[in-house]
Amino acid sequence: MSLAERVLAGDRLALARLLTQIENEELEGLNALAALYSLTGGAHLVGITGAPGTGKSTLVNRLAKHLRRTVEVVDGTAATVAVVAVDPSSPFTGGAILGDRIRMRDLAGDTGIFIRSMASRGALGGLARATAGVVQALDAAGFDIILIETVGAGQAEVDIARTAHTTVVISAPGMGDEVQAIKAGILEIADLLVVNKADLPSAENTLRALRSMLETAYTARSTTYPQARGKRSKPSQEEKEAWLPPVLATIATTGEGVPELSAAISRHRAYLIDSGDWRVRERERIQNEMASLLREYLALRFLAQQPEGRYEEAIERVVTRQVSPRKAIEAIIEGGADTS
Ligand SMILES: Nc1nc2c(ncn2[C@@H]2O[C@H](COP(=O)(O)OP(=O)(O)O)[C@@H](O)[C@H]2O)c(=O)[nH]1
Ligand SMILES: [Mg+2]
Repeated sequence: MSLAERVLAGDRLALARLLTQIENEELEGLNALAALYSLTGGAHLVGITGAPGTGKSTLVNRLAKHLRRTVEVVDGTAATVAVVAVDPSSPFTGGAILGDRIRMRDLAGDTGIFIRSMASRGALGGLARATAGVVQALDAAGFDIILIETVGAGQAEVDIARTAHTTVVISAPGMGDEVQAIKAGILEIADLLVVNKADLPSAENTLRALRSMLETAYTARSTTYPQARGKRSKPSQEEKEAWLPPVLATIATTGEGVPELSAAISRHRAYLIDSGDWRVRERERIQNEMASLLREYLALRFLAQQPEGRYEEAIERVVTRQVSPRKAIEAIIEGGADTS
């Protein structure tokens, strides 16, 4: 049996091996992924993002168990859940990911839950690509819900979060997250906002701050936050369909608020399907992925055709300020057909 066939037969060891090959961009894994691609598209991809220490891993652990217990798929069986933990800020052997592994170990007794930590290697672009591949493999392998934990710290992480259908942004009291969220443009991508560590005394303030920020954002966009609608009578069709990101409070350590979060995630999925946004997001996601692959392949192919050292020379000329980066690239491209 091929690796892809073994994965489809439910062989978890084969799946783990495939994911490693995809992470390492090994040809065998990439070919297996290509063979499996037509089977993707069934999973609900849920991104869980937020600053380090907000309690994402603890919450994901709880959420995975809860979804597994409560969500049923079409044939009435319990949904299967995969967790992908991406944390580029910590080396594989260090703190957070090791902690995640230990904390998530108690999920491992259930074959309906599969957990994968992404190794941190190379550029973030590489990590985003590897994560997309790993998620596709899990999707093809039949997982109904895939939770993707990312550190919401910068644009690259926001891009990873964008690969999800539903994006949950986690903050915690007293971390200045309200401000951080705006900075990273993360409010824009949030479908659900969660204030975790609601057991801490300042949680109320964080909740209030987030709610008022959301209101302001929606009012400014003159869209459909209820308060912005004022006394106008009937909501338009568009208003009826608009999704208002709920702000939820959780205590991940005790599980409080997890059922509500789980329900909100399911509601968002239903909303996406009913409104047609599911298809829109799918298309956007695929467009983004293809555009970045195209850029990358074209660049690699082009550079491979260059005479030895030409690109390095160009870099040197820019470093020594003889030429601007743009002019240097133009010179290389114009000289590209030059076979002399
Ligand atoms: N008080 C409190 N602590 C929490 C809560 N959720 C997580 N923590 C703690 O916060 C720390 C960071 O949690 P972790 O899940 O690793 O955060 P992550 O970095 O966002 O994945 C750990 O010590 C958790 O036990 C919560 O709801 N309340
Ligand atoms: Mg974590």
